[in-house]
Amino acid sequence: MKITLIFPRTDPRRGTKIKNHMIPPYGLQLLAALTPPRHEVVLLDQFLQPIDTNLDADLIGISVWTGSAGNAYQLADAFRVRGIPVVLGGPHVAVLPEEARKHADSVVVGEAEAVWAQLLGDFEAGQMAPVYEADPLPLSMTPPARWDIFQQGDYVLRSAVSTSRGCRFRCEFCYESSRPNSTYRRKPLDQVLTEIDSRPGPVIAFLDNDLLSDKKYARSLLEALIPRRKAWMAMTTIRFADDPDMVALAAAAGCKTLFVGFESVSTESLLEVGKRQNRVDIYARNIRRLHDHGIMVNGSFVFGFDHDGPEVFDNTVQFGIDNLLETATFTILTPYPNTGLYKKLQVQGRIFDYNWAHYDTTRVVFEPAMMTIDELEAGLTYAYRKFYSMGSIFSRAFRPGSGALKRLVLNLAYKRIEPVWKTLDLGLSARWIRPVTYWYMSAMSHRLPVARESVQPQLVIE
Ligand code: B12
Ligand code: SF4
Repeated sequence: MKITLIFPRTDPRRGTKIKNHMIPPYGLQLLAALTPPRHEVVLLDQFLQPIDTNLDADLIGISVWTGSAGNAYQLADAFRVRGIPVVLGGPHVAVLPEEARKHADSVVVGEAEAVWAQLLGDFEAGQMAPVYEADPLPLSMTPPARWDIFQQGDYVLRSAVSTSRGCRFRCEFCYESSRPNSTYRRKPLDQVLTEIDSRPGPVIAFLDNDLLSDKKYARSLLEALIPRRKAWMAMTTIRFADDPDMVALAAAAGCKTLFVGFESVSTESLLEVGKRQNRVDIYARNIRRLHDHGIMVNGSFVFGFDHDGPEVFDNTVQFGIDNLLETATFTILTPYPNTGLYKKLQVQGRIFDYNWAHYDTTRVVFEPAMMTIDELEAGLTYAYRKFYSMGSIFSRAFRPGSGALKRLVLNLAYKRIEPVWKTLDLGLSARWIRPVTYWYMSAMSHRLPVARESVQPQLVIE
């Protein structure tokens, strides 16, 4: 039987094409790995190529994220009109299965590991059920993702690994808060290391929501990574840097860049959405710690909390500049379906836009409390322009210590709004970007002139 798996695209107003060429759709790589070998599997990523709805397949599987749901449903409808059965799964289907069912012959609610092989067997027997509820399994039962279904040059990174599912926290605005059954689980370490060792290339992207906050597991992983001499990027909370020894260990283990969800520089806003693990008063100290060990920080910030007035844009950008963040990602608060935030705003009657295509974190879909909708949207553009202005880029790139050229190139790559970059972006393929990525992820000894904070605290930049 021929099974075609599809990763449908979103229509982001911002963001570069490169971003979607960095990492393959890992969930579908897993689905391919879960498929018994007697079936032929094809994986199509709509970010890379248009989908021909006249293609030939016995069964179609589509991964649905909220932002791509409308597009996914259109594709599904087109295949079903031709009589090709469609199965829908993925994060959006896990929270809104009833909606997805209208466009599918079957939906998988949750992680595919528990039900995919059974679903395929049922399909072959002509008795596929309309819904498969998938209980989370121990991650020891998750196979390594399949990489042989891509062309070597399709994606920039050739190694992406997930060591866990779920999250230890439940921030009100996050997808994690929409999943009552989600439990935080880690993959056995030896399984993770086998996966890492099987992948080529010097760079790994960890896909975990928070790679490092479980200290015991993180320590074992980091120690095991040291002799492997890989460079890697991951997501974590800023509280990870509370422990200087862990930061030193992460650096020794090859950590080059961390995507950190600061979300807000206002304590009131953090408390409002239950992000209690973040503490504004330790942000500067912990960023400095990471920098002292040559770890770049990509700060992620959200605008539009009920405590955010129009001053939030300048305050946030200034924080990023003052703390020499290598890069920053700004987003508009978005009530993803069934999150705590969604339920709260719905009760308050403040969500006015239910077009999921607009749930891409660049558009306002609810009534903000202390700004107009236009002010909030314009503020996002303003923040990007200001943070990625040449003045800001130069001041952050050419700070004391080496690595200025790398910081400069990275910032130009992140400078998303400029039409020039957009034009360049269209012509760049993963093959071209890969050497540049490997270069900036290679030894980044851009340390500030601080030997050890305990020895020379007076050099700390406030
Ligand atoms: C890597 C990643 C990205 C990469 C994507 C690269 C790529 N090509 O996939 C980048 C950085 C580009 C990205 C961008 C965005 N992301 Co993102 N991303 C992730 C992240 C961290 C990992 C995804 C992953 O691989 N997970 C591991 C796999 C195994 O899980 P999975 O995909 O869910 O698949 C399992 C099940 O869902 C199911 N399944 C999935 N598909 C299918 C299909 C079928 C047929 C079946 C049966 C089952 C099935 O089985 C799989 C195995 O168990 C997740 C958070 C997370 N940890 O999951 C967020 C996440 C998916 N992203 C999210 C968001 C919001 C975004 C952005 C909007 C952020 C932004 N501000 O721009 C954009 C949207 C861009 C887009 N592509 O649509 C949300 C989605 C919420 C939602 N309701 O849709 C998540 C959940 C983060 C969060 N906690 O809020 N992201
Ligand atoms: S925002 Fe980050 S820390 Fe909070 S629940 Fe989501 S993944 Fe976890």
